[in-house]
Amino acid sequence: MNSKSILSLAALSCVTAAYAQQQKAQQHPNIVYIMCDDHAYQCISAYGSALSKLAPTPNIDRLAERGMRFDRAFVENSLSTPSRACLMTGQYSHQNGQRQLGEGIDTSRTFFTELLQEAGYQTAVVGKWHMGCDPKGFDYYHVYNDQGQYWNPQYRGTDTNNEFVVEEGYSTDLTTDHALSFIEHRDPSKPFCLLLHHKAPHRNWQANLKYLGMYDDVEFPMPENFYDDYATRGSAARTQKMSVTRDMRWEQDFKVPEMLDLNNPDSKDSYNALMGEINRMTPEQRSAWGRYYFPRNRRLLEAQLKGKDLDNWKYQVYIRDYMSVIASVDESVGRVLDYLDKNGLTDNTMIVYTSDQGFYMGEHGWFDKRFMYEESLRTPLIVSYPGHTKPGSVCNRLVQNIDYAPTFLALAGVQQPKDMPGRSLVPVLANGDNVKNWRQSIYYHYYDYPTYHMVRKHDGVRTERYKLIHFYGKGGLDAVSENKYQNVPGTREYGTMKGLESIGYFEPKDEAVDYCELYDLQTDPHEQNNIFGKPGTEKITKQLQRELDKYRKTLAVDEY
Ligand code: SGN
Ligand code: CA
Repeated sequence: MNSKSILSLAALSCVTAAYAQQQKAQQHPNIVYIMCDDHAYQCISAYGSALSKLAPTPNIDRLAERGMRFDRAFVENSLSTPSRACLMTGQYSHQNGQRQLGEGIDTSRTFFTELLQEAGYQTAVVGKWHMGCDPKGFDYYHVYNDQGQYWNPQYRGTDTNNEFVVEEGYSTDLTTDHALSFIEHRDPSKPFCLLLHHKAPHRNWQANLKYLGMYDDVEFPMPENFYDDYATRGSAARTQKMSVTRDMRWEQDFKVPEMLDLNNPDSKDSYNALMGEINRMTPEQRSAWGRYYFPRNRRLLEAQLKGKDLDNWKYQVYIRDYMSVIASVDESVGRVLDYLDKNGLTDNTMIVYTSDQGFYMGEHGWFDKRFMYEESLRTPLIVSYPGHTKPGSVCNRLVQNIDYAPTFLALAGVQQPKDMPGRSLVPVLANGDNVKNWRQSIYYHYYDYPTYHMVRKHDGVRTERYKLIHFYGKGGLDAVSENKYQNVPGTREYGTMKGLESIGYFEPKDEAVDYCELYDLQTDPHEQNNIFGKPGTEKITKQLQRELDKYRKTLAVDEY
């Protein structure tokens, strides 16, 4: 063989290897997983609520038109860090260690992205990571400091030597830029998995300047149970601190620093939370912010609102600010979809849109999450998987955030590890409600008490029709002894607890609790009527109790 033919043979084998790699990249789909922070399904127009129709999300809806909308998608523990730990490990909170907001993640657990890397995927996470460990299993990461900031946020990552750098701009836009830049500069011979995690629309709902006031002319309808009196329930629903009218703060949440009471330490603390964001702004950003909020606040002070008029003002401000933040999120989704379309990637990419948990938009009078009641247990979940999922379909099967890792592993052709209890959604995406042998119930467990919003510990099961919840544990500061990290000086859990103690957050003291609630979601979708212990419910109670006991036993749950 002469040297010319050796060269052409070598060239041919290079071409063949590159082709084989490309084929491999094409065989296994790319994954774009978009997760917002606290995005309520009630605020996505594809879900059809009256609220969302007044503030539509055309780009998220575009995704729903292409794929499957899940109407019964749930989290296992309705709080950011635990939810992210479920995503990464495919395990329940007591298995991966992340029960509360701060400490916990067991870094010896395998993160699904590590397995994807081994299977030849290129992996990335941008935006809110939030867990106490460095991102593990990523070729590229560019993540916020802790919760992240709305304005001129700090990021650190593989491209900053892991040092924090401040970037000028609005968070949702910047995080989207980094996500698209990762796709643009990736190695195209490999499939990729991108986790795009926004900070928005987390408290305290800072909208991009161009969207400030965009809903000022819209009067959003209050949920019918805004004035819930919790009459049929146990004490947990009454002792929480997540009421829109009572617990939202004038400075931090409603952005009315004019109401600052300098003699009240709690008020100063919430002023700091507002100023934290304002102080980050450039002079131009700050004056644009003030040009909107200060005249609005002047009008409020002049109006001297009282009673239900004031309640309605608070509710409208909450929803208007929140929805204005969503406008940027929806814009971000549009940019991602357009990018994938223009670059010929749509057909071989699974795109997921979800949130780290649900959120109360005034239902039961609340904001925040944590409870096993529907609005925080349930998340938006929309998945487009071209060629596999029927466009515009809706699925009512029970799915949970421990299912994401098994789903992504299935796409990559990786065998699901035995210690991952979730289920791949691939058969559900293919068959919708007709999927065979699917689960009949889900298990939920919330642990983060005593802390912000004072939601009691509870676990429970939800079937397609019923929900049984068990509230348990000591009350107030007595409960600190039951938490692994709140007793340990130097931990974030300890710092939060001490900070809240110093502003009298734990008074008056909550009682110890140990009781159940039962809801029939078919006849009582708003969970207003606890039927636990009512005549006629004996049989269903027994069934649900048996189901709950089964979870506790098979999953080796160690507290309840
Ligand atoms: C912060 C918020 C709380 C919120 C938690 C958890 N307070 O502590 O309102 O419940 O985060 O949110 S704030 O004063 O800092 O805004 S989560 O999305 O990270 O779980
Ligand atoms: Ca969250």
